[in-house]
Amino acid sequence: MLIRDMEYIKNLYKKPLLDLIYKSASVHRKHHQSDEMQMCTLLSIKTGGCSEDCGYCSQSIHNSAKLEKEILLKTDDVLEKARKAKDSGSTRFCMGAAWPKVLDGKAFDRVCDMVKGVSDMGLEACVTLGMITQKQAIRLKEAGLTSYNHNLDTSEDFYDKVVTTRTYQDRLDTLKNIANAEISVCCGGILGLGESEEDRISLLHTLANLDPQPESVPINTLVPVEGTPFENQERIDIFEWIRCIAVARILMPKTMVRLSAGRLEISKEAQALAFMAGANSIFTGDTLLTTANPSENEDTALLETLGIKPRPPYKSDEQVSKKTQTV
Ligand code: SAM
Ligand code: DTB
Ligand code: SF4
Repeated sequence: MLIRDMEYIKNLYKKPLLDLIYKSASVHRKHHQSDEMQMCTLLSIKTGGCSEDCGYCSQSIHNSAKLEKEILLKTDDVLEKARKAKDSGSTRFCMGAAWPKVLDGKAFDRVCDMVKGVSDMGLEACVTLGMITQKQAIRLKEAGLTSYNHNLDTSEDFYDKVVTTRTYQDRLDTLKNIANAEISVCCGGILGLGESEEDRISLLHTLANLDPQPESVPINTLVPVEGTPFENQERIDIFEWIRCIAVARILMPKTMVRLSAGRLEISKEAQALAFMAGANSIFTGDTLLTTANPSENEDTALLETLGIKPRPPYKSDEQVSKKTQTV
């Protein structure tokens, strides 16, 4: 479709900002309830010691960030955290492991148990475990997984300035394996890595042309972690960030656009503008995987001020919504 053409996206991206927001806000209102926000909770189930060399990441063995490494958590401890997340209003529970890829064995069996437990609570279950085969993805699907997060991070051209231990194609192959297992794809990127406007447009072009389009797109802004090659990286201009959110909303009307890493440094006013432009999902809770996030109280207060309420789980997923009725 013409809408996903690179020239079209470029023109969209370069529109006068307020016209762009007006357009994306209109698209948003056709496909979503503008007074609803998806609340997600993130938990690092295995922290640090990862062999990939992602330049932004505190968990890579190639970087020297200060970090308390942790082996894979116990299922019961994870489920207790999931229960707490549910009690405090979250509807999606995302579990992240610092693995380059999934290996069959006891650890993966345990992650499948965690997914089953989270899903049985009526929460949307999401994991991010690195590269995965279709067969492994099918096991997660059978355990009740809603969504698998696997980010492209940036444009194909800029990718090797950020990661060298894997290729863009490796990421695309995993995304295909997830989609083939009929798990919804959560795929986004990081803004503020020093990429150009062209790189951002190219990332949006790739995301919008994934088939099927991602069910959710996390928009991370770089958290410059001390001890990583990006520790002194200049922050992205906040209006460039808004542009990306608006273009993502227009190109992927049904997708959940999630404000992910970096929200702590973004003003309430800018976040409100991002919600206006079509962002409709956030991570709540003090910590993301290893870095800080706004406190739950701050987020609750902001949403109350804006008249936005939490969105029910499984709303856009017909398959799982049948399941919710039985929970
Ligand atoms: N190891 C798995 C992988 O890379 O697919 C999953 C965990 S990884 C930490 C999940 C995502 O977090 C990355 O793809 C990246 O987009 C984001 N991320 C990690 N560190 C970040 C940082 N310092 N700032 C912003 N986003 C970050
Ligand atoms: C995503 O795109 N962002 C989340 C989630 N997917 C797993 C992770 C953000 C991590 C930020 C850095 C940290 O806390 O270590
Ligand atoms: Fe490993 Fe994921 Fe961090 Fe890359 S982003 S170093 S794959 S944990």
